[in-house]
Amino acid sequence: MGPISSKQYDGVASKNQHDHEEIRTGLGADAIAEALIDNLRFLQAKLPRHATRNDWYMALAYTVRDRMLDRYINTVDAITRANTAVKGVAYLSAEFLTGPHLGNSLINLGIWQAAQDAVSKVGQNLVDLLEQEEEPGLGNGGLGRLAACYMDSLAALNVPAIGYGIRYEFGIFDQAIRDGWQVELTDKWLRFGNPWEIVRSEVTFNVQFGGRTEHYCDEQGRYRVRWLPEKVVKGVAYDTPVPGYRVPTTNLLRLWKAEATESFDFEAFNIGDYYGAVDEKIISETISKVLYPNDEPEAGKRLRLAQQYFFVSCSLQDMIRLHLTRGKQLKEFHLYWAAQLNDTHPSIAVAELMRLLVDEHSVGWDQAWAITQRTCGYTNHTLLAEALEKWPLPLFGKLLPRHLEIIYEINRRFLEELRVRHPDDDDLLRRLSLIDEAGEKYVRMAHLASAGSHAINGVAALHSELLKQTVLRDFYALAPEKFFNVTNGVTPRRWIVLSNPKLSALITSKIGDRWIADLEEELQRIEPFAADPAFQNDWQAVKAENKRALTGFIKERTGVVVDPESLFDIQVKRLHEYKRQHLNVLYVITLYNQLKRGLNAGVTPRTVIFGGKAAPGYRIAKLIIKLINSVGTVINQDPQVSKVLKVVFMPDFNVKNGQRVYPAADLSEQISTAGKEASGTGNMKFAMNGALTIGTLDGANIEIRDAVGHENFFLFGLTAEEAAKVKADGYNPRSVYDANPELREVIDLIDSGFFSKGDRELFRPLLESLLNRDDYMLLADYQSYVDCQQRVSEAYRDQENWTRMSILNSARVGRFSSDRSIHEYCRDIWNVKPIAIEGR
Ligand code: NBG
Repeated sequence: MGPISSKQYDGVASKNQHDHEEIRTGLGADAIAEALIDNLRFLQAKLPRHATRNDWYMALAYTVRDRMLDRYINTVDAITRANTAVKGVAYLSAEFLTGPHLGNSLINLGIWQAAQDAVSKVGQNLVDLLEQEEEPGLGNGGLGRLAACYMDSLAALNVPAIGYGIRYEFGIFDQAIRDGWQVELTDKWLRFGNPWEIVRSEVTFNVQFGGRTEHYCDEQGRYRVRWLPEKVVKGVAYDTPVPGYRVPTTNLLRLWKAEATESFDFEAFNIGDYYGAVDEKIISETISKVLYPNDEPEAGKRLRLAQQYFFVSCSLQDMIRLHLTRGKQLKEFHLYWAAQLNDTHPSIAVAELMRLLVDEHSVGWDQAWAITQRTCGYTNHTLLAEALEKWPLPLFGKLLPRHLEIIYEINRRFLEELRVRHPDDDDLLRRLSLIDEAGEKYVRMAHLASAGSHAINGVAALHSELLKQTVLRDFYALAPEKFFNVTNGVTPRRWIVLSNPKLSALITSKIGDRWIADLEEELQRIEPFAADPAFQNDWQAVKAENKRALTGFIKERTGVVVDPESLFDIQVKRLHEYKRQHLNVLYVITLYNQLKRGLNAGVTPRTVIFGGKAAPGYRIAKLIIKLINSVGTVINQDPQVSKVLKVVFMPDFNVKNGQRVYPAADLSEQISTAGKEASGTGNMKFAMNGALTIGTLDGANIEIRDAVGHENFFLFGLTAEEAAKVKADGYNPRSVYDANPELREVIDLIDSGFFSKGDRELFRPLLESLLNRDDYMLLADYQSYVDCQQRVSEAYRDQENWTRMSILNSARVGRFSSDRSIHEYCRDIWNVKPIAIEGR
């Protein structure tokens, strides 16, 4: 054969090119099946007949990732080619609780069916492959999951965004239950590799720690500061694509991993301390080693501040790099970037952006401050005093000496301005100061975030009001125009379409599928079917199937056999005294006592299901888990009651398990002390899936109740205002106990050792806290809760009416889609617009 002519060669190349593209980007079942084999061969190095299920999962994951990377490239291309200024969102968050990627990506790309067909072509089953995925648990609970829902909605709404955070090697611990107690196991989520990310070894930034500063004058005679750090750590970018639902936009989740800098290794090598250099490497890497569980007392503080500064510094340096690469000037930074601080965890961003602008890029202080304020927005997620971050001054100054100086300077100017406006109010100045000087001195991170942001928001209407009245009252008085409310939302893609495919199909059969992208407008169109007997039947059948599936899962994970026909009464969320899982337990024991007294004629059978992790150092929360399990053991083994009452603690509540739980619930427990739960988001997931809520007037419960109709919601308990008043008037839990025989019987039964094999000491700390302090006012709300549960039981017996209420709950909670929340952030806080991208 002669030499290949260039023409022939081009022909071959372009044919190959075509196949190649099809394999990487094709959305049909054939292309996907081919890609599976291809990826199995070239990324897993396996022949189909030797491949394990995990190999097939990996091959599918890479296949899906290819398609997302292709879209990501188009998104970036559209942004860089746009001839108008494109402003992007940087969502700064120490947590992103994404949950498993595979199912969600298939839905958003619109290739579920094609993938299912492709997978069967190669002799596998999609459900099994979905099960293979180990979820990245890079968050504690609501706050981290919210960040993930917001990333989904940003992409769905074609808003360019980067989620910036930390690539923890160990995420939130896995929970096991042994002898009724929580046991923590390390979360080795990277064990088999992570096919969803790509490492950007060239996108790295140095982050400095410790040392001291030097003040000098530059050639132009300007006052300058140089930071001489003691230590430098390198952040490396790991990118995970975030595809929008059925739109071309694909954004990025960019998480930073800490590594030792090369220069450091090199120096140590030069002085002959090879092992010392390796030690340094290990110390550097600890920064992104592990996620801190929240609600922990003191411990480990320094590393946590180091984590926060580490990811914030990498992120801001990256934003500045992108800005400059696009040929823009720093004075316009805020026109191209909106940085949202997800709670105070990233609030060091205010000082770091100032440092980067002033020290590194020679921007004048006033201009830098204007840019910083216009760029940053701050979302507060809690009013609990113990969760408001403050750093002891000595620790802060030692780790971040330059930032402490900057904070002092911000504070000096801030207080000076205040003094002009309020010359005689030293107390006001003390209250507003970024430094708490009452006793031991602290840096107040919420104050830093508030001063350095142009917008401050709470996460539900009540929470935003209380924020203005309590923790940020003085800031509100100072600048009321900075304050907003953006009620939280959750993405219907994961929390309805993926979690509850049967309900989705039923809804779509009636109103088409536009609800998935426009929940607020479209979902209400199922309301006219709420009283339609055929639709009610179908609705009930879906719920029954979901309950059967959960029944199987509970059996598998706990060994307990529950009755799928009983009322599924579910409380899943982090364990915390303010969330009052133990109030639920008090009711369960009340019901048990009633049943033992023979009051079970016409009783509504119930399965009470709990799930949630307690912070490893939170003793009372762990004791509540033990109590739930101990009560469960007694009740579930009592033949007299266990036919109509079961209590289950589902171990290891996480995103994946949440997806099994929400669709199977009849009753959603949202029973926090009014004024304590900033918003809640599980409440929204339950309601969307047709659960009715029993709840207090707290967080977003209030707005959910208004949306679904007061008659379709089980309300009990004191309001936030009433609770505050009862406290102020001298709340005495013991007198409530004395006056209520049914409550007394419950408490006394626990106290007698009945649930603890005669051990009267075990639950004493819990009972003592309830009887002597009862900070979260369980006893005050007890009777109201018990009465309300009675109404629930009665209502459940009328299945037709219950089903109607269930449908109305789903139909009317469309506004709790995170698409609505993101739309509000874009409009009110970020001033960001969607982009147009040509493409698939
Ligand atoms: C939590 C609140 C929840 C709220 C989520 C998301 C923190 C600090 N706050 O009520 O407790 O739903 O944030 O906003 O985790």
